Amino acid sequence: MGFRFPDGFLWGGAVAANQCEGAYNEDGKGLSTQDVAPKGVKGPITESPTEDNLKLVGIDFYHRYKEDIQLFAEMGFKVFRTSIAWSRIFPHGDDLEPNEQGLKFYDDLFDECLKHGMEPLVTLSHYETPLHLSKRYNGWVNRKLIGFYERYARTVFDRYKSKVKYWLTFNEINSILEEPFLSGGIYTPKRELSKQDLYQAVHHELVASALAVKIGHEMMPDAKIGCMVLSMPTYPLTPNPDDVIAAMEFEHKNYFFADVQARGRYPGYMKRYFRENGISIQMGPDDEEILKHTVDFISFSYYVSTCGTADPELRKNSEGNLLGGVTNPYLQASEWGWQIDPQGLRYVLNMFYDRYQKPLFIVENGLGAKDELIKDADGVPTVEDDYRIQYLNDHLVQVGEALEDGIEIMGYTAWGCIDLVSASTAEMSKRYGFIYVDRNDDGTGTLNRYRKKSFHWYKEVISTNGQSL
Ligand code: BGP
Repeated sequence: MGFRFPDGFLWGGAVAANQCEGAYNEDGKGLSTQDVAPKGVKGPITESPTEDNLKLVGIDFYHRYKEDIQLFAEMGFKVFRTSIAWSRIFPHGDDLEPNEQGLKFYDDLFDECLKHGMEPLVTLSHYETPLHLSKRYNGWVNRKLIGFYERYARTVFDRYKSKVKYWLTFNEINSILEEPFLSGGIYTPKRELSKQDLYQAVHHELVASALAVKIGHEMMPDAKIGCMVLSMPTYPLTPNPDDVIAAMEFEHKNYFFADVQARGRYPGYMKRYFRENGISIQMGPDDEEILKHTVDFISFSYYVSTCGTADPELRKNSEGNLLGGVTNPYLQASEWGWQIDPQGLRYVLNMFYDRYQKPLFIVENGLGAKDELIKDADGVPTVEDDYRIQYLNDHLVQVGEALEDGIEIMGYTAWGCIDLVSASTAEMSKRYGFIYVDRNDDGTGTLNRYRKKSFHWYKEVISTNGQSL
């Protein structure tokens, strides 16, 4: 078909520290919440790290990043999104001095990216909080976390300001509503957590995010600092106005976060929600002023869309979709029940742009699938992942359509550009990569890397700046 992507469009891929680095206790790193969550979102939290936790080794990116960056460069990446593990820099989170060895690792990693002409895009907090902050303070429920996060942000901004231009404050900040422990470090079990404490934690994260934007702009005048939300367009299940309103209210829960980060204040619909649910947010004296420091761009993940309904019976039918919502009868789903909707990406790009008029960055999108390693004609191991190519191609075509709609899009980073440990299942077998990593769910495997068919496809997309789509 051939789309005209803008010059300088940032093509690339994305990972997160806790899902790929491994080396969970090396070079002074402290424990993080992920080190005690061996089963991902489903399973129990353990007292201390256990051998069945695949994230402790990950894909050993900590030791093999040079080889991996080399492969990304071969595909032509212009940008590489990763996160800094907070507990490498401040092992307990509330330490006064940073850990030099942790700082050094990211110096080397970012240098390696720059050497290959790749801009690092760095998430400050991607689904991991220093475990000590979780246990001792109950994570973001405690206002003190704002100060600890600020110290961490200042430290890394100062250290990497000449290397990193693009920053994100919190990964999928809205996911704290569903995943208070992994997303917000909240130690209280979800079923015992009051809405009051949950939304107070949300408030603290929003203030911390705005504070990071404020100090980031002061310390790095050329930097671009964005928010990152899990996007999930919610269509009314039927044209019944009750369903339309139900879908709108469902979307509000997610838009709320970007609304505050992009507009600098709480929206009226959220004040109403707080009133009707007996929630009273404790504000610090400067909070409203701090929130006015809005982000430079909106970044988001996009995997699925869903439907909203007013029918309580149908609402029960929400299994599989990320943040609840009802199954759409017109869409197919992945093996994990995630409904595939390429047009939803164009839709959500339009929604965000109409709402905020700020540049957008798609920082996660991809298909989790089970891959089979085979040998090609020359006997080289590979994966014939046509299903992944199809998924990505269909979504990128919709990005092309959104560009035609006049939307400002900074870039696209495919999620899990190299296979890594899944966030939800904590297994290796839900793979997203262009590069296969030989590691199995039982922890066995050589950790060798192999190019999949999609590797060559993506290389072509990048080298033609989207013309080959
Ligand atoms: C997003 C997270 C990522 C990632 C991705 C895919 O919600 O930001 O960390 O893992 O989803 O999810 P999963 O790994 O569960 O398939």
